[in-house]
Amino acid sequence: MKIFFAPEQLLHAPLVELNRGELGPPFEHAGRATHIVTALEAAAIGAIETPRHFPESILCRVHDTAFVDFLRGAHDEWRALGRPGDALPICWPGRSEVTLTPPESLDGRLGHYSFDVMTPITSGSWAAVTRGADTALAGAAWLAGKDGGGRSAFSLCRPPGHDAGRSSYGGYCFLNNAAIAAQYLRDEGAERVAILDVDYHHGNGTQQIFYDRDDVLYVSIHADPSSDFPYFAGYRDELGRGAGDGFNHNLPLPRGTAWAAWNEAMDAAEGIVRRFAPEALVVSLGVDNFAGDPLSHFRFKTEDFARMGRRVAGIDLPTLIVFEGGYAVDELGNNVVSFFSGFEGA
Ligand code: SP5
Ligand code: ZN
Repeated sequence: MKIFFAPEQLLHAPLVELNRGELGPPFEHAGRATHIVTALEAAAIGAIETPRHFPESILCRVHDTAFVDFLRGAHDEWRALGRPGDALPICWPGRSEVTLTPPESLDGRLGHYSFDVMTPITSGSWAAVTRGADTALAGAAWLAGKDGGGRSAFSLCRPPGHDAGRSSYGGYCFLNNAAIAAQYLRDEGAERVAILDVDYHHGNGTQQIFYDRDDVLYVSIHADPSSDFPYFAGYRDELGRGAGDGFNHNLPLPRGTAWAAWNEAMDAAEGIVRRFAPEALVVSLGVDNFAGDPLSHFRFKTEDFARMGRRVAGIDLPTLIVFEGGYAVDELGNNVVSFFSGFEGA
């Protein structure tokens, strides 16, 4: 397996996370990535390559320019105000507000662009997330045959990306790595690109970015948003809009779901992808379906991720795997290695 990982991604280092009314250690931390790197090396899944730098303008193929500018400068602005720690929002536009332009105030813009309080902007966030995008783009370029190439690659991105929208961040996500990669594949000539999202959570950002489009299909298997984050998107009746009508598919499953029921949803997802006849597949891979995940409520065992990998390989398309969630740190490496052992036919 061709693997890309930029070590600068470790520079995003949140100090605290608000969970159940208490500030505690963050679930999304740099150790997630280092554990996976160590496990991939130990299992000899493939050589790990540092991605090259891609022009920042590529980010704006799927993100709003003002949003990208905001992310770049937010922590410097925070510090310039004499504030310690991580930049966190304090208020959001309510549904009844009418002004949807970004305010001048930093607090106003933090509320304008974010959708939750668990995604702090730290001093190293910008360096980390831009290198995360490079990590995704290097994988896409590999599939596109730009810098050498092959039929599959793993972009070990961290922090994750699938909750980040065109001009919104949250769910630990800032830039949507999978969406950036899918758009790159389109721009390099793929007529149709499918995104299959197997993270425990719905990828509300990816859905939003491609909701009006018929050239990038989004299919997601995830926990029912009526019980789980992101709560406000990911329902079955969200099928796309305008030209994109019919090109967005959500397959929500109840808490407690184990392999067998998930596998049936995968039958449906695979059918949807095949009917679309894409030239490439981008997989948003989370391993938070794991029974021991501290944020999630599915019941995957480590060996179920090998089954998942086998199912993804069975779709038989040029495939870029982009890493998303998974918070059971001690088992993350095993679960990711298990996925690749299945994907590569072991
Ligand atoms: C990429 C990704 O996996 N984003 C998901 C972000 C989930 N945010 C946390 C959801 C709130 C979980 N409730 C806390 C239960 C802790 N025992
Ligand atoms: Zn997740």
